[in-house]
Amino acid sequence: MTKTRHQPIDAALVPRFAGHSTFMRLPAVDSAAGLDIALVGIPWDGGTTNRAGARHGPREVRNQSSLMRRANHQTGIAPYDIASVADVGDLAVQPIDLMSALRQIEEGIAAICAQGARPLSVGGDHLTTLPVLRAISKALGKPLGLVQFDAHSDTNDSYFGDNPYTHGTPFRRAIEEGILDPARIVQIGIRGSVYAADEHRWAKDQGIRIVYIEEFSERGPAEIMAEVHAIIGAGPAYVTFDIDSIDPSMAPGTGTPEIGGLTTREAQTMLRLLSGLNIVGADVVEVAPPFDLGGMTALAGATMMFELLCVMAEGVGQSVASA
Ligand SMILES: [Mn+2]
Repeated sequence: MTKTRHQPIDAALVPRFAGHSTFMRLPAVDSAAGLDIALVGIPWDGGTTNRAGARHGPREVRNQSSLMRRANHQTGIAPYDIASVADVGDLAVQPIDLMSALRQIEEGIAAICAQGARPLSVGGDHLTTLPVLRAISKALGKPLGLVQFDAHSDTNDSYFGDNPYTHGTPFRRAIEEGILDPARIVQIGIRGSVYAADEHRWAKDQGIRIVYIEEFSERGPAEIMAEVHAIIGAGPAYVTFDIDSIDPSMAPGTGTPEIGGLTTREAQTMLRLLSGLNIVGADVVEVAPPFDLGGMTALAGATMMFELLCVMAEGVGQSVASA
């Protein structure tokens, strides 16, 4: 099948502040049919334990993504020339009932996978990643590896009594459900005060590789990402980018900010070094516009989304070339 290479609206013809707001100014389409990569919003923050607002993330990331241009200045990748990409809209997720919201997200992502496309989503809080992982893992019939950029491990057991589903628990649930392979999980940028000194013991006991911000700072992006490649290997991998991995001086609009974080430039460098991994899906989560300043967090989110799109498109291009 010949695939349509959808192109963003040309900013030299129509100014960036005009027209419908879509991810990367790409066409809005009704389904993922014929796409290699489906850009999708998941406007839901029912798993948030403190400051809610990430439900408004997709709309603002769409707005700021109008600043993205067609090609990556550093890697030279022009994603729209090598992959079929479009905005499939937002998943219709109701904000009231948590368990049915998780089902709605899983069904929405499953529909994208069934059409042969890889989802690149914008949350939403970090609990949205759990049903996304369920759908992709089911579609592939195997557990996935995970590269997680985050201030927090998100592997706690429960909150407010015995509530197992919050944005602080998704990766513990995913391991318990067998949809993530804990030996192929790397968490980068972890920091901040913890509930207890041994809070990460469970995660480490499962085999998760936690790269605290101090170790990242000492070793740098190239060394850390070389280790990521060694851990993740050639199998299917999901990349999740929590915007709170970035220092709040550069990304204040998020529910659980932690000082001492990554710079946007360090994050961009690491996302480019994902090149070569078999990325079956990715997301940017926890952009909370009510806490943002002048759209700077949404802009950081949109830019990380573009970097993820570039490495995902590169993977599509390579699989097409080798077919
Ligand atoms: Mn997180």
